[in-house]
Amino acid sequence: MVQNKKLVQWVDEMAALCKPEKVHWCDGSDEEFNQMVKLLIQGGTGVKLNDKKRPNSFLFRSDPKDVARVEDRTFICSERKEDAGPTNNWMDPNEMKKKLTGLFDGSMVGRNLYVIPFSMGPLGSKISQIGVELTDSPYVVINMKIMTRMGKEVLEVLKDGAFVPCLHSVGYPLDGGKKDITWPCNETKYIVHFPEDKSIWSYGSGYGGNALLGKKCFSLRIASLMARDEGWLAEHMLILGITSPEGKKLYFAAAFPSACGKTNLAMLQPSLPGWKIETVGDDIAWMKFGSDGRLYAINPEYGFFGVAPGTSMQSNPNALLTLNENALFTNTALTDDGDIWWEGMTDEKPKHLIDWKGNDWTPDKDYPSSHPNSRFTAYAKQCPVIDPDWENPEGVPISAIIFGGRRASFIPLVYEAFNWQHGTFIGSTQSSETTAAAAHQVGQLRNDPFAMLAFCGYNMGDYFAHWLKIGKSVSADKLPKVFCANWFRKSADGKFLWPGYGENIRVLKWMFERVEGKNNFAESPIGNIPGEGALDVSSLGMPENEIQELFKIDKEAGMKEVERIREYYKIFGSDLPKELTEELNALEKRLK
Ligand code: SAT
Ligand code: MN
Repeated sequence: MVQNKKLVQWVDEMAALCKPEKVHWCDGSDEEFNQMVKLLIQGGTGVKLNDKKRPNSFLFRSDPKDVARVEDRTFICSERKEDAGPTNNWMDPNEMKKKLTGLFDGSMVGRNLYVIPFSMGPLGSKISQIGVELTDSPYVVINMKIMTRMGKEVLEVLKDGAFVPCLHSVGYPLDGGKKDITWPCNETKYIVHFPEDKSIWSYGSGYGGNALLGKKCFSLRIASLMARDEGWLAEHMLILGITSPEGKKLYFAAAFPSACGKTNLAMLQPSLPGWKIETVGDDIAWMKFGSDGRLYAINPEYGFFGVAPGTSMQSNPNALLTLNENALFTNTALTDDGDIWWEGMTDEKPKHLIDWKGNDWTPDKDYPSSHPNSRFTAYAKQCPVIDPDWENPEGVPISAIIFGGRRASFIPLVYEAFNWQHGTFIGSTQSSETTAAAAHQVGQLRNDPFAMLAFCGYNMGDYFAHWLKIGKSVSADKLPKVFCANWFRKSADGKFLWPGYGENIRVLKWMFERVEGKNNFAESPIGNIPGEGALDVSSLGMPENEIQELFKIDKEAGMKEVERIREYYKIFGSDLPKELTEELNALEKRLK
């Protein structure tokens, strides 16, 4: 029997509203998983992959109009509009609740309502948080089993404690004897967060972050609110462990906008002998101060929900090896021998495929076989380089925080912030050139402060202030060092200057040495860069002039950057902390 009265009452109320045929409390067992998969296969949503090639793995195809997060349908409904800030969509919470109540009324007719108790973070860890998602999608149930700790054990830990209520419906009721379709969803979509009640309502989409509410909705938008109120950080960051040839180990966290290779960096295979990288997380970090005053991070997730295209044995062997079994794939192509394939997986394209829409595909087609945002879902514990401490309930101590983006010019390969306040300035000015994978004009510079533009649950100006406050709450020597990295700088003739991938260990090595207190740096107007010979470029065969170009700071471009930031900062009005304006002015002075 479920002992949490609030939970039972809420489930009853929501069931009365959504009117499902049946309510099923998920226990998180393998039998339950198999039962859901059976339903999805029978309904034509999924296919079982060849068991000899990829045991216990499945491919799903979504509606072609339901393939990614819908940022323009994502809302922060705080009581005051100012609390949502200039970067979030807002609507009055009462008005929104009225609208949503209307949409959810009868939204699950003819379907099951699944109750998914889940823990973000190791079960019972002080840093962890519990949520309960109600959904009418069995696809969500099986993805949540991989992406979170889910089921019976969570209720045992929850007892009669507090949880974040997350209501989800695909918005396709089977009323009047209507027959189901392979990927039910609704043209009308709402992904809504209520900061005051810390609740989530999601309607109309069954895909990714729109529907797996533990990820961006809870672990970033709602958790960032909790973090602000409780003095910690909920960030869009990977966490990696780095071990030197001498056996010394440190942990770094890194924030990059999408399509900048976060998963690749988290699982990097170092090209330098003796160095080792291990993965704690690839997307989200929750960081709290330990009793020693240092920041400790956990990965609140239990699995990876990664972009499939471009993942190969060259770009990220550890990700591919994670997918050997017990993996889910969504919107990738299907091979003739019952396995999956996507663009970039192998140099040679298969002669024939079934594409993500379920149609025959041959290499002469002028469109890709997999959707650019096709995804894999896999257990983190299957990653060959998963860190031994990835489930440590205390978290891992963070020695460095890295901000990055995709910048063809100006931003050097790597530089170090002068201090935490300067690091906060760097995070706030993070920006990235858009790629073909997103629905923007290619190569346009988009501001994405802290890579949190789409994920901050409150006013971004207040979020900057929170970062500054975190920096003042302990002595400077306890704080992680802050760095900025840019793997994507190009030469004048448009070629990438840096080889990237496994060679990025060279940049991490320099950061490692800086954390260890080695004085191998030179000052520049924008921050500390590697000093003469400090970046290990041994056996790379890179010409000296190209290395210099990677670190060239063009004053004119710098002044343009200052103007760009000044313009961007205007949207925050009086909510912009004065420290950031001071940092900008100081940068301008140093550039002159
Ligand atoms: O769809 S998710 O939000 O889970 C992934 C992403 O968009 O980064
Ligand atoms: Mn992400």
